[in-house]
Amino acid sequence: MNGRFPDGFLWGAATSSYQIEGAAAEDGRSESVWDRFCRIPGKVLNGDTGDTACDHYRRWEEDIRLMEELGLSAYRFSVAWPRVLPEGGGPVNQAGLDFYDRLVDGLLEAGIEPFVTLYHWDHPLWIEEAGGWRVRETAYAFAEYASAVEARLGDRVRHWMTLNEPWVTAHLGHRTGQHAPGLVDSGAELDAAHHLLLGHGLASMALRAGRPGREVGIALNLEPRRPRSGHPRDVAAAALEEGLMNGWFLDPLFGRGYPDDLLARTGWPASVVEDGDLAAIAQPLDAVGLNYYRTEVVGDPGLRDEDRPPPLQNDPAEVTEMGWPVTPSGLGEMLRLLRGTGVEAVYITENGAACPDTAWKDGAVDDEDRCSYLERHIIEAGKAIGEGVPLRGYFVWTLLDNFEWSFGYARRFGLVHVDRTTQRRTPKASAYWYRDVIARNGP
Ligand code: IFM
Repeated sequence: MNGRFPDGFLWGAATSSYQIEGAAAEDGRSESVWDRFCRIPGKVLNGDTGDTACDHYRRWEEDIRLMEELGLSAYRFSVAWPRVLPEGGGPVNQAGLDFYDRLVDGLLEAGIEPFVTLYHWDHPLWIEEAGGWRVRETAYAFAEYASAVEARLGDRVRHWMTLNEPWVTAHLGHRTGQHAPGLVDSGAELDAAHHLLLGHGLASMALRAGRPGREVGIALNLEPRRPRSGHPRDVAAAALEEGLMNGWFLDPLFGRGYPDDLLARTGWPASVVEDGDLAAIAQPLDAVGLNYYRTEVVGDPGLRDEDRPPPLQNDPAEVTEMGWPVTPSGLGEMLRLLRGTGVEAVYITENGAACPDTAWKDGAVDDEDRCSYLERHIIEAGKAIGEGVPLRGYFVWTLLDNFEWSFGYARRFGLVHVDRTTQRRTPKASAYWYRDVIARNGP
């Protein structure tokens, strides 16, 4: 497919609650696992926190105006669980939900379709203190939270994503310790992944109970892994990493259970999987969201270079400020992988680049590098549509420069520059570039 995208294709931007809202103690919100994690010395660059973030909780009307100026047809945001259920066993906090209620109304008035993600990593601290995603009770608590949000927003919100990137929560949060809750425990990683998937399944049922006609999905970060060389140990290392990111989630979601080869290679005892769990996880999926940024070259760390055959893959030369290789072809590959699942709708729920953003021209950040990154990925998305991928929308990560987790505010992904002292929003060159893409309905 060249040029114009199909009529009705959605062009959006995505954000998440902890990364932009601020107002950490407003209207009854309780502490989240990220509030606590940010306070552990050395965990987040420069000791940054999401206490104020982009102050979106107060500036949401201004932010909707920005979206209108760009011509967005959709906006993906997440709900903060600690605003909705601040205390374990306590009542639903309607004051916290009021914020999302106003936001949804404001978006609809502006002609922007809301896409709600229920969980983008900021669960309440009381959940973590009760065992977090290591325990199955959290999956049930998540479904109750989903019901509470649905009860308030479900009359107007048609598009729902349960979880954002469960691999990240499980892997970075429980195995490498780079994300909250900061555990370093390989067993906990896979237990957490299972409970996240179970939570997804139970929440999907809760979302569907009552109101028909909504679209329920999950946003996954799927990435290809390339073996550094043809040495069987490099090939096996790449296959293991790729399997744990992709198949480990896709297979149970599409009713195939956990992949046998990975079960054998990880030695995960799977003792947390109870009867009925796999059926609960394999709820019908109306949509899959793909968050795509990069591919990675993987080798067996125990293999010396002199023992390797000539490399199949060198690390790509072009990287973003995150050090992530720029590899648009991997996006096409992951879209084709999703086509193979038979799912009816696919969205690119995140795609974007952290750039240095140091050059300014005519009062705006001159981020030609970001435009080029986005353009190459959008072209790849267009090709995938031509190959029969049921791609229905594309969301840039992200609208505003925001809190980039363990990098604090030191990485900027936004289409819109945010001055950290004044909170002034200034669209970058990429915002105007994206506005023109939207107006043309294609790159
Ligand atoms: O900022 C994150 C987002 O929260 C989840 N996906 C990747 C983005 C960039 O790291």
